[in-house]
Amino acid sequence: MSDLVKYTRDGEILIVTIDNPPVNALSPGVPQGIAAGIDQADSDDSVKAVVVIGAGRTFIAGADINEFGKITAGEKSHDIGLNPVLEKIEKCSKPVVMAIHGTAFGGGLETAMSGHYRVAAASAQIGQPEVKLGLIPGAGGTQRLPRLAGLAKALEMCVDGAPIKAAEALETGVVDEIIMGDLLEGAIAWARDIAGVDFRRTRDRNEKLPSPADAAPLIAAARDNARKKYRNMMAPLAAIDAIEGAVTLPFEDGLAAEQKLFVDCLFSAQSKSMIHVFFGEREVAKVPGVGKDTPSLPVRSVGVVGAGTMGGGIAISFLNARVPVLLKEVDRAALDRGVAAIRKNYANSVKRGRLTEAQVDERMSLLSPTLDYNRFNEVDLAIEAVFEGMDLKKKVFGQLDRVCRPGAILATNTSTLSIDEIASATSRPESVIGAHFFSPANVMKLLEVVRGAATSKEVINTCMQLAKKIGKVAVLAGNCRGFIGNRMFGPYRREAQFLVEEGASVEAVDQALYRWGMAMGPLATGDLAGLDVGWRIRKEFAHLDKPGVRQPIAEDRLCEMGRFGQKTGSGWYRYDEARNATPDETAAALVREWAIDAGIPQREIAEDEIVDRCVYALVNEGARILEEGFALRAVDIDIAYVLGYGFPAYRGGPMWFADTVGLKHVYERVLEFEQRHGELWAPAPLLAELAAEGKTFAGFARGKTKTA
Ligand code: 3H9
Repeated sequence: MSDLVKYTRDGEILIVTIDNPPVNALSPGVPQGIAAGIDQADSDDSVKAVVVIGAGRTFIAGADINEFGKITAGEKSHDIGLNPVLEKIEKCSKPVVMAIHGTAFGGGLETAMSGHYRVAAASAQIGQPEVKLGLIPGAGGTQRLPRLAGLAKALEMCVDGAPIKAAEALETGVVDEIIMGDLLEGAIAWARDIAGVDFRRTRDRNEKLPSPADAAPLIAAARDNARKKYRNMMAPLAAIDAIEGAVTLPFEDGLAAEQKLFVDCLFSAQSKSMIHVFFGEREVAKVPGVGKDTPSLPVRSVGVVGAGTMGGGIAISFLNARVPVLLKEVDRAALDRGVAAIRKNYANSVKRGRLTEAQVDERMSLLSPTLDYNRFNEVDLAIEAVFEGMDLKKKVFGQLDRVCRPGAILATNTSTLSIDEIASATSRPESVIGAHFFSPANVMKLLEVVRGAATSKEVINTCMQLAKKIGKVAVLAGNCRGFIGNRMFGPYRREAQFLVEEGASVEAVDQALYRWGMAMGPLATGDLAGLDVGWRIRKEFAHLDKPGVRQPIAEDRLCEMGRFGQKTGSGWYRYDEARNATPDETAAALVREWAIDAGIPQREIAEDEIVDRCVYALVNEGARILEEGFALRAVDIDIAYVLGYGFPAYRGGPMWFADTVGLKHVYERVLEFEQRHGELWAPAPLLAELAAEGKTFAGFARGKTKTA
């Protein structure tokens, strides 16, 4: 008997319980334990049927992802050994009923599909999310799922990786019944019902498989779609190749083809990067010194100051988590506009079928618009989301300090300003913290939490926990200018502008980075966010510019002309009513003229220089942040960039990417840029040090965030 799998009896039914907390992953010992249960059933005449169920909160959430790293490091064989176990289950002489609750994901769903029947709790979800790890199903998922759910559904589930709920699983034929009430009791009753009745193996159920000729157009369309939707990514296309095998090859050959594709993906840099992101999203929640014993304060209601784009998005995030929101503006027109924007956002969700009218009504009923601070004494957390300017922020914090009850948290959504200076306008700096949301705040998963010098551990812990409650991932940053995200974004966008001023076209710069994998080019991103935002910040910090050091010239001049980007119809690009961009010859000619006037030599610039200058500018600044202790670990920077700045997950984040390229190479390229472009490119000391020692950012740990 394995500790991870337990066997009990209910009369003639053998119950196999997987007990490998927290998510019953198929860690070493689990597949073997299941196989031993099947052996028992086969060899014991008194067993008439088997129920396989998960202990705790879930069925099997998939293969143990930790094992993949051991395989690619050469410490273990490629073969996780799941296929022979699933074959044993499928070939069991007694019917096997899989009882699903929580999540049957990846290898979990593959295990479930090797059983002869599947029953599920109404709240269960099933899915093949392997693509999100840069993988494909590697234990028959691409062969069994099309046989149960049909080709179209299998393509959708394996290529997008999104789970489906029990009701849909029943409709599509993956699940045979939904059990209301106790799952184990229901599964045992089902097993008793079908014991002794003929049953079929999933591998033999070919009736839903179309002929290769009928499948061809569907598969071709899936490939076209995947190439567009999952730009540069190999796993979605590999999943389609494997599924194609289900309709063109006998089952065993399809399984072998899937195995080969799985291993190719497993050893790819893309998969290693995406697995880094998977674990990284969870690691960033762990803050040294702020452990499980640190209390977190209850947040039963929230006050948001400012009902503009950010304030509105922040309000929606809390309403979606059913946290009542008091939304304050200074005048009636602005407040009405803010509330109307929230309503419009919800109306779109209804139109897209994501929410029902009733759900929207429930959320809107939790929103209290207001023009004053009268009820701010009721909130546990106040978040300021007003214009980015120190004087205004301090004024708001002075007011919040007066009206909010002692102990209430005062958070600022500033993207660049000092938390400590803002906190100095209050009598409670220990309760002041940065909560930097990203636009659109109700969509973007990143929340950059910024600790000030005095911010208490309880307040940090509360904000880190709260992020999860509102569906976000919090990354903790120290209080430096621009924190982690925008401090790095500065040099990145600076290089993009320099490149244009040196002769590259706006489109060439944006396209190079887009093709490389960024969600959007850096100049188009500026137009989207509003060029005036950076302009205002640059003016605020102009006194810190070092005399004689080159600064970009074009963007400020575009702003002086009122070209703020999308919202004014022009910036780096020109925009129509629907905000579609077209290249703008006027801007291009002006920038060229300004650059020549400034004596900047013009030249042709290759795509790899564009990418290296922008991406290594991120890395070099990231190295300083890490070294100075404003980020806890390299992974915090990676997660901030993947979740907040459209950095491709399949490259793992800027620091991980640099590690994969090799820090020696990155360092040499940075030195080359320093020689050509001067001191802005001085290599970060940590980059130089790690490159010389043959080390990585991922292996560097300081263990605490600096507070100022
Ligand atoms: C696969 O199956 C390939 C197959 O085709 C077979 C090939 C042969 N392994 O997310 P949480 C950890 S690929 C190892 O915070 P939640 C997680 O790191 C796999 N560890 O909880 C965390 O650890 P810690 C396909 C795992 O309730 C803890 O469990 N499956 C795994 O918010 C709690 O996780 C997937 O991709 C794992 N498979 O969400 C599913 N899963 O506490 C991946 C979780 O130390 N998992 N951990 O930070 C998930 O999507 C979510 O974890 C789940 C629970 C929805 C299950």
